[in-house]
Amino acid sequence: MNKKNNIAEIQNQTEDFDVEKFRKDFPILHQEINGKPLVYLDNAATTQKPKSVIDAIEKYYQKYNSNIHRGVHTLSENATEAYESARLKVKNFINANSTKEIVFVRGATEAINLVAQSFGRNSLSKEDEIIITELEHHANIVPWQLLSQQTGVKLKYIPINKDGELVEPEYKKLLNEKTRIVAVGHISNALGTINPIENIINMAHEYGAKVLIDGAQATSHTSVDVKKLDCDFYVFSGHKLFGPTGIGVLYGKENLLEEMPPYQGGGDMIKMVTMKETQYNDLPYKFEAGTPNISGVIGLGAAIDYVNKIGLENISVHENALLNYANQKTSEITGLKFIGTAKQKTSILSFTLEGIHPHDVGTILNNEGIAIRTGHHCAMPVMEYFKIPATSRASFSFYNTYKEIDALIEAIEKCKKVFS
Ligand code: 7TS
Repeated sequence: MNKKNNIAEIQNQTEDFDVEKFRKDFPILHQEINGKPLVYLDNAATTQKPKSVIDAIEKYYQKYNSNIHRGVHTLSENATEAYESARLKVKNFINANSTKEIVFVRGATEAINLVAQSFGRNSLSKEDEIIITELEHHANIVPWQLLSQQTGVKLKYIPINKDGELVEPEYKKLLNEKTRIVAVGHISNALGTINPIENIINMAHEYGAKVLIDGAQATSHTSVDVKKLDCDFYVFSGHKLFGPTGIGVLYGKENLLEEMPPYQGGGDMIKMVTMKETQYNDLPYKFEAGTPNISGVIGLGAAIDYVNKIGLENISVHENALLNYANQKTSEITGLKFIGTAKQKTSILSFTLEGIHPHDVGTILNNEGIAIRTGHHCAMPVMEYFKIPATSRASFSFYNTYKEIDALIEAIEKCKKVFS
């Protein structure tokens, strides 16, 4: 098949996906930046928010702002009801067994720190080992390094290959009876690689190790079934799922969360406090000390409703088509090198342009109204592996269009001209 037919076929796959209709739901997308229509391709950093999410947050502050769990007055009851119904939405979204397994935190980062400190610090020693990977975001590296400094637990890394995929046979070699935790990203933020988490989880369980999956990059692209996966912990951030910043989720199996001590102390996480001792609250409240991000939780609930309405299946078909289209188009650009060419990939395109620093690429694209991210993407070990300081990263969401990818290509060509 020639290239033209190929591209036509890609576009046909998503004919039924009414992207222009969905774009109307996102007020921010309809503006000009530097005199050009905004092309937002920084979705791996954070996604934009539909009007329904913005409205849900506004409604909370306009109509029933109140603290939760404590008041008998109507506003507090309404706020509590909205907060807890969002927890139920999250539980159903990832198919957890119970709302007791859904802990609201600040984001993926806080969720991983919580597990490292509450689960790890109390139970691990220098006899034990933790396995992570070279592909991780710093949020899934540094908490384990801190834990290693605190407890002496040994940290091991699954290596990657030149396509940015985990080398599975090496993982097999790293696993042993001392392995207590395996912590792996579901999807790499720097390269888009989709990791074989089912295998990783099953193999870890053969050695009795617990598995944490960092789903920060996954929940906006693919459906997640924690029961089917059988992971022990799954974490994600609301802001990467069309929800607000400052809110995220820790899923943990009930029996594990039950055994873990609180991460922070304060109001709401207690049943009874005397001057001598404290009786902790039931799950999940044991891990939610202090007034939580109530509007954030309500906004996240609205974001999940929104995603469910479109359907992650439909989202993923459109995004894959965008990625294929972008791959084809960018492969025609001389001097452009893809960083991360895994067979299983989500809609992230990381690249370098010969002789041009990624920050210059980012600046020139911004002049054209195009928002991409440049840098190490908080994944410095990945950059170390590829022996580069940074990449330019375009990350697509379901509201992006083929026309926007054309604008990206044009801007990259312009960038090359400026530096030639
Ligand atoms: N894990 C992965 C895989 C991520 O991509 C990120 C954020 C985090 C954890 C941390 O999430 P947070 O919401 O707690 O900050 N990734 C990015 C990124 O790629 N560009 O900006 C943030």
